[in-house]
Amino acid sequence: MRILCFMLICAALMNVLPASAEDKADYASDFSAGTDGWYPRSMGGASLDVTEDGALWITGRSADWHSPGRDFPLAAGESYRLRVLVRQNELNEARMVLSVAHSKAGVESYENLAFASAKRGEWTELAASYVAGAFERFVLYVETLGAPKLDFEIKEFTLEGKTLSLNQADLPSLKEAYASYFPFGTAVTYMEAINRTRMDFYASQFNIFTPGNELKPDSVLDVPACQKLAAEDETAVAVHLFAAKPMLDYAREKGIPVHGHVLVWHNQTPEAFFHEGYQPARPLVSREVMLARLENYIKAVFEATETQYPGLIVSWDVVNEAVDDGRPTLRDSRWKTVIGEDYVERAFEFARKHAPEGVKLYYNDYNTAYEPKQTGIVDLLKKLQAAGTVDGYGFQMHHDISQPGYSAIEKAFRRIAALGLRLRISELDVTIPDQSEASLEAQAKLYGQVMKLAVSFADQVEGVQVWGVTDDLSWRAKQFPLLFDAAFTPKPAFRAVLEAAGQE
Ligand code: 9MR
Repeated sequence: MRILCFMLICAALMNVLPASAEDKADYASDFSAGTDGWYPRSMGGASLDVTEDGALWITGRSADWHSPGRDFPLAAGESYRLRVLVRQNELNEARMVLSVAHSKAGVESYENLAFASAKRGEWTELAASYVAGAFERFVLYVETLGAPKLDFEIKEFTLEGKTLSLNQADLPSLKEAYASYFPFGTAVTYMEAINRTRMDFYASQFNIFTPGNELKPDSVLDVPACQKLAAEDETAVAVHLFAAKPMLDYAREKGIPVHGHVLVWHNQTPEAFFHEGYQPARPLVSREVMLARLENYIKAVFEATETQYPGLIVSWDVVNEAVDDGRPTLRDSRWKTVIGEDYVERAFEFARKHAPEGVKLYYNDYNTAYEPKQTGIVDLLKKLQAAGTVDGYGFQMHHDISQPGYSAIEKAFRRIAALGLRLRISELDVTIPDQSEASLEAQAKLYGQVMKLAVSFADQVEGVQVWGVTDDLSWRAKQFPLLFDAAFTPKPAFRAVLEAAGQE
């Protein structure tokens, strides 16, 4: 049966590689059932609503570029005809712009395509012809010029011309290929989570999500609120989930579980956390105060997530990257300075005490295949295991085709598996120096090897997650580390990952 599935998957895959140009794929916006893939381009704050007469309203803007935007899979070299109507009711006249944000290898650039002055209350047309440049991703959007706070609406957006179409309905799905083994997931960042077209694609491929940045302490710790509370109680902690909300909302709507990342880390943690009054200019707090803040932070995060999203987060990285790269001991960090060598153990104790029933607790780290770090990780895990506070280990697996090499990866995996912990591959990606066929095949080979290893430990593996979906949005975009290119075309590595699921 599994072999049959595998053959069907391969046959389907051959039909969809590469993405193909359709004869004519005009687009006309239709907001009758929602925002139709449009999303608010901003760093948070702006939001989109469909009006009663079928237009799309943007509110909460604070910069001219804050705009309704939508991804369009345009084909380089093709010409397009664009048109949209825009209306505003606040100013006598407002300068409106139809623009495109295009990116290649992770570098975004912009072109203004059409300008118009919109008089108060009048529907005004923005129209342009556009020949798509050699980019991998295109976002079309409507912005203002000198009116950053203006609310406005758009309707009847049309695009004529050939768009690329990835026949996603026929694309084999990673989550289905791995269904009998473990969930297959991805990291999702804020800018991805607010793009519904993109998220629907992710939901077709993945069945666990983790926030790429949005549940880290610098997103979650509410420093101004903590500063106010500190006047009364130096140990009080306030948190919010604003940055993670789009992803958590989407996951809840679709019933996709979430892995939480991360409670305690030396990185992406506000310096204020460690200081009296939560004021970075004041002295560091005492060990006692910091231990109480640590416990209160962990408790507050679990309370916030469980109250707002009951049961959605099934596991957490409690501590991330605590072991040093060059020594088998803990790295220097604010946590170690203020609390001492036992901060990791205390964090796990607090997490065990306050975690909702059944939520699995992980220690997560990178460079597991390297000594002496590997030994440091094993020693730490043994200590936590003896205390009964850890459930598993998360291998980040940020690799490159040239190092550390599969045999070192396998050896590390077997050594840690032997501890009897649950295992996750939490941040898989594989960098390559260029997009030559040889590099892409070497990348595919390593992905395939890693996935076969995970499958051979399927009883112990709780899940595998890639650290992003399309190369252009990766943290290492310039080294093309993921399974899809910017146009969502599956790369050879995607095929290799599917094939790895076909082994017995
Ligand atoms: O993917 C994350 C990237 O957007 C951030 O800029 C970066 C900064 O710390 O963190 C990245 O995620 C890291 C993860 O949280 C822990 N392991 C390493 C990941 C890649 O740096």
